[in-house]
Amino acid sequence: MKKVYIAMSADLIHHGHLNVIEEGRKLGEVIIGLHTDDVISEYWRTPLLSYNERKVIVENIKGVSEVVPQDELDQVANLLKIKPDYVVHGDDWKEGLQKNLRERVIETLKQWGGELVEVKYTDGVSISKLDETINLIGTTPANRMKKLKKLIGSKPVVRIMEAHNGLTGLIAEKTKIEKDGKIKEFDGMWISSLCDSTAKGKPDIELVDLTSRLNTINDILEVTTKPIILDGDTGGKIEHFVYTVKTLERLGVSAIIIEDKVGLKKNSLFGTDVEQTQDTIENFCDKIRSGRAARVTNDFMIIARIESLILKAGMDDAIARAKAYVEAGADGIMIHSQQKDGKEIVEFLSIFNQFEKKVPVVVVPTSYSHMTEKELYEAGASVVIYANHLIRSAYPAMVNTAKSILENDRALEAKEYCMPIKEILTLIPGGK
Ligand code: SPV
Ligand code: MG
Repeated sequence: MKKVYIAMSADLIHHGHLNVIEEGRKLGEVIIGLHTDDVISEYWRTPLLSYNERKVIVENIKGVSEVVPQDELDQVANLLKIKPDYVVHGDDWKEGLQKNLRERVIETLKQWGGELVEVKYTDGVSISKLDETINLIGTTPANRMKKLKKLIGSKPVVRIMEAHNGLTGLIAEKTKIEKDGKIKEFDGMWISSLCDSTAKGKPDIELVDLTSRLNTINDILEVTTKPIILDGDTGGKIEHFVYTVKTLERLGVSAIIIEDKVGLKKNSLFGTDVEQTQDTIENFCDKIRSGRAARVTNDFMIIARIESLILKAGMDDAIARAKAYVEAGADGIMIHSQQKDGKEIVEFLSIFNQFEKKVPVVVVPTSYSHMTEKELYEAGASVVIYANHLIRSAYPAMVNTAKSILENDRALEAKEYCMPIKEILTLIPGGK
């Protein structure tokens, strides 16, 4: 019996998969190379079903003899092991994302006279369309909330984008690119105090109260499905913080990050230019413990943000606080810095990651924006937040438009800063 190798993710099985397997069955014994969870997370998104769940499904498809893990998107390692007579694949990989992978398969098969058989792509099925359909169904608060922990557990680095209203929520939810054979997108949203305040025309000093912030959160919840991390400022008084935790958990927000400052909070990126007071370790640990006691499930994460480097209190203080906050039960640590070279962040991570008791570390590379996600991951970070970039990019475009209209007594010249009317009318589906 000839050996036939077919690689797939099979996270959403459709008749296109069955067609390919049926063609393979005509050629011989079908071995499925099933992408592992890491492979799917790397090139696409967190799988809906785990490897073992997908394996059971695929094993039970008529014509499948064996399912083996494929732990790279590239089939070559498995092909060298199995040396199949045929590889069967849909013919939709000749261009785009998978073109190189196809060429490598053809080259490898040549070594033992194997053959690539391409099955005409099944019309009317598209994984990305199915994905969109699933997103249209929406989510529930519990499902959305759980997603963040799941992502942190399954991806090298979780990529979070700032959102401050429904529209920026949609940008974080839907923006996708194809690069180096992978689909890249954001994993969730950060509701920044700076951007939420700025969007409301107010300073970032905890002036925008929880009720107002909940309006922003609700606008974003309504039109997105990805997990949300709330910038909770100092968390306020402990007696208030416990209510905040319950409210956010009920809504399906995944995490709150609170910073260890007291008094009139100002934005961290002022550094020591403004007066700011750090909380005592004791008090802040109490806040963490109270928050933990208030939540209903441990799917909701309470992340402790350390301001020692911002306030020039030193690395030792940052490390001592990290230890204490983890002991107090913080589900994650955010370490902040406004140094441009990123060195103190790397130093903190190298010390923190030697701790016996570790939790995921969140970083916000606004000042050290030259550092890539890969570099931050290699340094030991788990979550990277792009904390303010959508509002910072929108503002100059809006001011340019306003100035251009004043300059020219008409709107014609502002056209270059504006999207076409046709596009804005159809940007949000359902308006027609
Ligand atoms: C925010 O985005 O509001 C933050 C991060 O707290 S930073 O502005 O860098 O302090
Ligand atoms: Mg903030």
